[in-house]
Amino acid sequence: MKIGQRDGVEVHTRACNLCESICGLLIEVENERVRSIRPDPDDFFSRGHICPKATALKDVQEDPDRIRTPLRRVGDRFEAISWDRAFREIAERCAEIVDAHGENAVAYYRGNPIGHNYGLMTHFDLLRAELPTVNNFSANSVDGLPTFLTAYWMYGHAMMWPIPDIDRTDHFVMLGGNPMASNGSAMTAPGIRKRIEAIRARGGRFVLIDPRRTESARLADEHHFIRPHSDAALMAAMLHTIFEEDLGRTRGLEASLVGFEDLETSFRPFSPERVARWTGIEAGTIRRLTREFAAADSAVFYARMGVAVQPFATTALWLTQLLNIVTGNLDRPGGVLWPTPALPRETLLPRCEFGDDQTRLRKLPSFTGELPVAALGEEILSEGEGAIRALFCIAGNPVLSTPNGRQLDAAFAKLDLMVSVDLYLNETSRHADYFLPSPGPLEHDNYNLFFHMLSVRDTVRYDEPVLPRKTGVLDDWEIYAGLVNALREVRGRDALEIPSSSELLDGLLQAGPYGSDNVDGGLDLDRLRNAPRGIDLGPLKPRLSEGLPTISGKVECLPAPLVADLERLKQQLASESWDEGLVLIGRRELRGNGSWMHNAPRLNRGSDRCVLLVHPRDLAARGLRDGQRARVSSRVGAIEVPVQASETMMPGVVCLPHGYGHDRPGVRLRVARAKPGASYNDLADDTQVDPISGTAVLNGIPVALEGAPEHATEGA
Ligand SMILES: Nc1nc2c(c(=O)[nH]1)N[C@H]1C(S)=C(S)[C@@H](COP(=O)(O)OP(=O)(O)OC[C@H]3O[C@@H](n4cnc5c(=O)[nH]c(N)nc54)[C@H](O)[C@@H]3O)O[C@H]1N2
Ligand SMILES: Nc1nc2c(c(=O)[nH]1)N[C@H]1C(S)=C(S)[C@@H](COP(=O)(O)OP(=O)(O)OC[C@H]3O[C@@H](n4cnc5c(=O)[nH]c(N)nc54)[C@H](O)[C@@H]3O)O[C@H]1N2
Ligand code: SF4
Ligand SMILES: [Mo]
Repeated sequence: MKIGQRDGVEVHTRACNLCESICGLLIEVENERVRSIRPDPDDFFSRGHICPKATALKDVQEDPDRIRTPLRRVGDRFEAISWDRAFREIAERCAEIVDAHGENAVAYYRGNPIGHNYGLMTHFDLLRAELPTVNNFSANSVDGLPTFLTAYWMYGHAMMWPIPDIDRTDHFVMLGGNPMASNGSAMTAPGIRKRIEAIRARGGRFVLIDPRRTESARLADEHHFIRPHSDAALMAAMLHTIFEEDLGRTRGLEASLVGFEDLETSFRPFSPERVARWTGIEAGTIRRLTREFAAADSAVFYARMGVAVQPFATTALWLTQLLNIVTGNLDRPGGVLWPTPALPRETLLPRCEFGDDQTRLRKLPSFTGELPVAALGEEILSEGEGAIRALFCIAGNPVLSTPNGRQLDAAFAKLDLMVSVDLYLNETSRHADYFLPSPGPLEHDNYNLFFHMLSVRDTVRYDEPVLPRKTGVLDDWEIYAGLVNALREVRGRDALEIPSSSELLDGLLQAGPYGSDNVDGGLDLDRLRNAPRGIDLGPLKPRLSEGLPTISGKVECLPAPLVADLERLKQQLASESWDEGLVLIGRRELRGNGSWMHNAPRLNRGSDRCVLLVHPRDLAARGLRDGQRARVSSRVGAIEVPVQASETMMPGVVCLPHGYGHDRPGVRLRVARAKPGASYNDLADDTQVDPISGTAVLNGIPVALEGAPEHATEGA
């Protein structure tokens, strides 16, 4: 929102929408160009915090490589075409494909920025209504799916995930999160470093459990290595200890729980002594950690990405909830609580069912109207009825972000029609037949539909565009609207009058719990337009007494598929097959954002960051030297990267960031290509999923490591 102007320089407030933190920015604009981007010291939520990515918004806005006009493929080149022509030709080709091969020949993949940019989200269902298909994929199945499925089974809706009350807790146990790089996830908490430091400053504890001693370990009272994939076993052992040592206290929760009495027996087989070898954490330590967690006045048990993309993901996420429940920390200040968002949760996920559809070949289950993306490649490559022939890829880069990227390269090359809605011609969109450019990051308005619902305080905020839209630039919702009406036209249907994203938002705000339909002087878009830094609706409040959207209205402690999965966990514990060879895990970097910000010059300075961290013992065992190029191979592929000796790694575990591999032909990212790196997901195996949810396994991948052959070249 413009809050001032002096000497031709405008000052705008805006929330950064690059990650979940929603930090407040002050942006100076002169002659329709960004002059500076700074932290907003008066932002009530982020209190002057930003990270280096925020200033790189200027780089993205001004990037000469960013695509600004619709493109059409001609052979192996692209040519500019008009929007109308692009919409019409896409609609005609879709109609041909659907007529010849049926609805399910069309597929969608939607990437991470969908969750951060509401224009990409508000109108998707209109497109899908016009071009329906079961083949709807997204980045959710390489990320949050196990979390949302657990929320649905236990609490009745995918978006009912309880959020850590980080600002009031006395004890925080974190598994598989690295907030010092990611700025925090599934808890919107801008300036999270200070919030974690404050836990310790008020006498609390922060405990981190991760196969790498990460940047976040520096903030922790203690850090423990854990063998990848064994988190569910650790949590089961903690539950075992709570029951065996009678450490539990439900603090009045019991009346709201279904299945609580039967919990204890489920965890009897998982003593700390039994899981110690698999987890790599001594039984005595597990018992002590459990006692301290249970004894804390208030406590949070939290698990994120590292736990979400592994074979026991959903089961582990369920156990995090049980740990919070049996210690009385659910729905309690200082524990985990549900936000009361300004928009109804159903806004985001009206269809909240599990298993209504399945992928055609592997029968992976649907959830919230989506199928697991680990199956996308095979569903395109396999012949026969029901194969995918057309793909809309919207704000996603699955070639670098989802498993078996080389398979996806081959699959996308084979499609009859591929439409990309993106900012860049990257590893995925280079396969497009039509490229439809989104507006630059500061040229559109925004409301963070998703992360106000996963925030550590209830907040709302609407931002106007900072820069005027240039002629020929369409808003994201207008791109959807153009496609929808072109599809209707080829079918001989009347055009729809389609409201803008902000008009839809206005209606949703008014209908929400703080809205002007329900509260005198309540929220609507006008009120947000007059609140240039948004509105603080206060700390999270207990709300279990209002009932839950489960059938019982209570917390379902024992979802049947998850209870049954403890058997698989027991078998894995007994098999000891986890004890073999090296496994690969990932890492995020503060100066990166998924696969797509390596083209920002100010983020891409310095030495190559796509290096494999290896414990010195593991290097020596293979006769490798620090700094040498090495070949890393898995069941599905091989890449070459430099190795770096690092005591921060758990022996037996190696670590590489994902989102690199920019040297594929046709990628128009000149800055990124200067340091292309290699793609982690060329190693991730598309056949490996969490069998409960179908979420891809991206960490703990078995790999072999050897010196790279001289003069080796990486495949195209
Ligand atoms: N090995 C491994 N793989 C992972 C992960 C991991 O930890 N390890 N993390 C996973 C996670 S958590 C996620 S969320 C996924 C992300 O998976 P994706 O979303 O598929 O990948 P991103 O790299 O985030 O790519 C985002 C794309 O959106 C484009 N984009 C950015 N802003 C806009 C916009 O405003 N409009 C449009 N139209 N396009 C835009 C970018 O150019 C880029 O092409 O990756 C997953 N992949
Ligand atoms: N700078 C930056 N910020 C980002 C992003 C980015 O790309 N760059 N991406 C955004 C997105 S899309 C997301 S989803 C969030 C994710 O944010 P986080 O959930 O904090 O995820 P990561 O930073 O990937 O940290 C995952 C941690 O899990 C550990 N790990 C790996 N395998 C295991 C395991 O088996 N068990 C345990 N206990 N730990 C394991 C890894 O070592 C790593 O430290 O970050 C967001 N923020
Ligand atoms: S932490 Fe960085 S990327 Fe995330 S919202 Fe804040 S400034 Fe933007
Ligand atoms: Mo993510």
